[in-house]
Amino acid sequence: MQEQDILERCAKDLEQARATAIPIPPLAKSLMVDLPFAENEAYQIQHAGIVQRLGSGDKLVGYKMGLTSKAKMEQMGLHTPIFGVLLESMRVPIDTVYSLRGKIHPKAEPEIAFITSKQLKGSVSREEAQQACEFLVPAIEILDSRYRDFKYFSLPDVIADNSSSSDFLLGTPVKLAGWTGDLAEIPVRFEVDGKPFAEAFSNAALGHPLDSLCELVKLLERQLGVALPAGSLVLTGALTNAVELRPHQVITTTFGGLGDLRLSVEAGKN
Ligand code: OOG
Ligand code: MG
Repeated sequence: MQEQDILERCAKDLEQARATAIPIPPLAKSLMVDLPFAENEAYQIQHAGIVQRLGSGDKLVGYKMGLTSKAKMEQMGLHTPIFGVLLESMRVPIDTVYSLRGKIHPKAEPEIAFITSKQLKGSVSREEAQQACEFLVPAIEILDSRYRDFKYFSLPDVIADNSSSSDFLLGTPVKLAGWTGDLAEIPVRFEVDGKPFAEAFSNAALGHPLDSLCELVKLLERQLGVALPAGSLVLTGALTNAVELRPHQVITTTFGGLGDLRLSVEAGKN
C-alpha cells in the first residue's frame, strides 16, 4: 500500500471504531509499523478522518487543545500540547441527560472556551488573540478514545484519534469586552456527585487560556497550513484531571463568576 492509502486506512479504522464502539489496537503497534509515525503523519490521519465526517454532512465548529495542563500531562504520561477538531455533532444540548451509549471509555473535564470573531493565523500575541475573541464560555469536554487502552498509547496515536475528542457541553457565553475578571485567575471547582474531585485556576492551561489559543493558531499553520476562522469555538484544554464517566453520575463544574455547568449521566450504558 502507498503511504497515503495507509493513512486513509488508519482514519477509516478509527472512524469505524468510533461508529461501532469497538476499540482497536494503537496504530503505532499495528498499521503504522512500517511507516514513520510522528506528529505530522498523525495530523494527516486526523485530518483524513475529519474530511470523512464532513463528507457525511457534519459541520466544523472549531478546535480543542489538549495536554495543556500539568494535571493532564501527568494523567496521560504525555507532555506535548496537541489539537483536535470540534464538529457540530459533538455538541451536547444543555439540560439533556448524557447517554453513554456508543462510548468506549468516556471521561469528562472542565475547560475554558472562547468563540472568535476574527480570523487568526500563524504567530499571534496574547493581545491579538484577546481582540479576536468575542465570547468566553465555560465548558465541559467529554473525551473518549477509540483504542483498547486509554492510557498506554503514544502521542501520535492520540493525535490521529482526533485527540480523544467525543463531545462538548457549553455554558452561557459571556462577552469578553465587557468582562472585568482576570482570564488567568478564574477558579474552577470540579465535583462528582456533590463531592469535590479537583480544583484549579484557569492559568493551568499553558499559564493563560489565551496562550493556549495562540498555540493552537501556531499548530494549525504548522500542521495543516490553515488559519483559525472567525466564529470558531476553541476549547483551551482541561484544567484538572479527567473523571471517568459512569451511569447515574452528576458532574458539576463551577467557573468563578462565570456560572455553573452540570452534566447528568444516563442510568444505563446500553
Ligand atoms: C488527550 C486529550 C487531552 C485535554 O484537554 O487535555 C485533552 C486525552 O486525554 O486522551 O483533551
Ligand atoms: Mg480536553
